[in-house]
Amino acid sequence: FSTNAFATWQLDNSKSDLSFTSIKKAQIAENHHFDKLEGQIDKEGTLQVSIDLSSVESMIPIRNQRMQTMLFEVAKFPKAHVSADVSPHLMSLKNGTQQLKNVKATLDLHGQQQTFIMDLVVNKHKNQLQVSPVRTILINAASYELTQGIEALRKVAGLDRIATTVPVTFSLVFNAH
Ligand code: OTP
Repeated sequence: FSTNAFATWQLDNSKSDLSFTSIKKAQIAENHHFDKLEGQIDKEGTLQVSIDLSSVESMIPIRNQRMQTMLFEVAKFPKAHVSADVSPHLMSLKNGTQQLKNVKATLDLHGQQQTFIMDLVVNKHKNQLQVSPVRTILINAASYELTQGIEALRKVAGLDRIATTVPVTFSLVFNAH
């Protein structure tokens, strides 16, 4: 296979992680992640990652189920999709560690599309890319029409508060093909 900028890169789910933090009662922070991620970067440098929202894992089964139905509404919106044109960034990647500034991506979540900018750390080996954000990405629930769902979760759990700004982070591994 080719290891140049125009190889295709396949996301390795078993080595990748995407997580977010919820905060309830103003002070209890909990991490949750998604078990099933899929993605690739094609020859043109188009990145596509899909997040299976039914695979949300909070370590509490009833809470997983509530997040699927009441928050993400997986029957209507089974997956979130992230897309980006990373061709300019791929071109400049050398083997080793590097920071990429201002990588623009689009997140399609809960029927809403928003563009956001992130700074990434990329570790490039000959046949593998490992990508993480430099800092957490802050997702505003309102931008994705998720505040109603959070309010419903708050009520059913009898909590006084659940924060609607949600930090997200990830470590993704892509293998060259
Ligand atoms: O009673 P009780 O206390 O027990 O109550 P419970 O705790 O049971 O119940 C209360 C419930 C709680 C507290 C949970 C409430 C839940 C929330 C507040 C969660 C809300 C979630 C939100 C708003 C969003 C979740 C996040 C996502 C779906 C994912 C977002 C994705 C992002 C930000 C993008 C990620 C980027 C990716 C995947 C790709 C980027 C990669 C690149 C660009 C690669 C580039 C490569 C190169 C080489 C350049």
